[in-house]
Amino acid sequence: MANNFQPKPEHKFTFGLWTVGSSGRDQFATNDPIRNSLSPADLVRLLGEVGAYGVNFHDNDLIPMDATPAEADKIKKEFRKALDETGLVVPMATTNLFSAAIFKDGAFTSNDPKVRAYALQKAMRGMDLGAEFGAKIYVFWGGREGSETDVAKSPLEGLKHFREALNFLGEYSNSQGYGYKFALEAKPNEPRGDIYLPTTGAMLGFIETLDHPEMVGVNPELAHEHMAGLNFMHAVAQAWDAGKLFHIDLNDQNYARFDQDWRFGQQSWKQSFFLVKFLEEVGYNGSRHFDAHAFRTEDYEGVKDFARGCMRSYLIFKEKARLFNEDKEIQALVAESKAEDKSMDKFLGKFSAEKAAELKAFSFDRNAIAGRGLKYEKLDQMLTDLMLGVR
Ligand code: DIG
Ligand code: MN
Ligand code: MN
Repeated sequence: MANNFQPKPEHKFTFGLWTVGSSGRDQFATNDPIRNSLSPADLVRLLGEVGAYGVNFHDNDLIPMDATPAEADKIKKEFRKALDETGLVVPMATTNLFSAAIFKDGAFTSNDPKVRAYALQKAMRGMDLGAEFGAKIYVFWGGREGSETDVAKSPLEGLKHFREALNFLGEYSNSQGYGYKFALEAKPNEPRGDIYLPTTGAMLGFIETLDHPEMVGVNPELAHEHMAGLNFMHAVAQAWDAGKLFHIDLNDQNYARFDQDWRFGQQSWKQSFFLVKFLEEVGYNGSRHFDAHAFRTEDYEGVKDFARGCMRSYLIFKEKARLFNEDKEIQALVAESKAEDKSMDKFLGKFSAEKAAELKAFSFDRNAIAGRGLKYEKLDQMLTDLMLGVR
């Protein structure tokens, strides 16, 4: 069956309003946007045109900070109309706790209790807005939660304040009956010199210190783990193993760069292939959210190319993973490298005193074991051939 890599609702591809709505402005061109801004309703229609399943938003992507109640109602009505027209859903919402100057030294972890209280208020209102449109995942990215110098800000205080905020907001969600699952998103730095809880692994440890860890998971982002020099699929696998992969931000990135938020599949083919292969093999059923922006060089036709490219690349990697798993020669080599060896079953698995005693007395031929070739070179080249279309 010819696979034309067309997105379908079952693929659960989503984009944030801030992604396809990015003006192309970057930190070096603060007053010179490349693309005029589109309304949330028009962005929903753009996403409907390219075949997305859903749209996510920060509170202020939808409702500007200083909108009057009448303006807010008008925007929400038009947004709702566009959702109805296109059939798009809103799986995730989040709060912008990083753009406004008041957050210059953090939101939940600010040294100023007024800022911490204001951030709680803003987050509650953001949760209200997300619930209004049916969001069930609430993301927390602490873009300003960190420091440039630790001279007057304690990471211990930061963790305590962040924990207090999440405990408070978890109780708020329960009190409102919103049924949110919180997804914590890690990033090592930018816009702060260092951001607290810099990696998905750090977030997983932190979640266990919360009052309601069962309602809190992670939202790993490819670019952010790459900024930390880490293997994204390994981070995602640990989150999955812990039952905490509540959401995922897909994009792309060169290693050792600032957060480039490039189109998914643009740069890191192999890492993206292994990531998609993992998600599909374990049966991840959440959104495939593309937290990325089109190049600054693009007009809105280019933005549509960007959005189509994110989804097309995902589907190509998914097809390549199917071919890899169905390739008899490859699978024979994979099985060989795993060296199914039932003779060790009596030693492995759960502890018993007998097992320990027998194992301690067992003698291994270390040289023979060490001398076995694992054929990873041949296997990896077969993957390269497959990815480059010569297999
Ligand atoms: C940046 O990677 C962050 C913000 O865009 C947003 O809060 C979160 C949700 O995707 N990702
Ligand atoms: Mn990012
Ligand atoms: Mn993100």
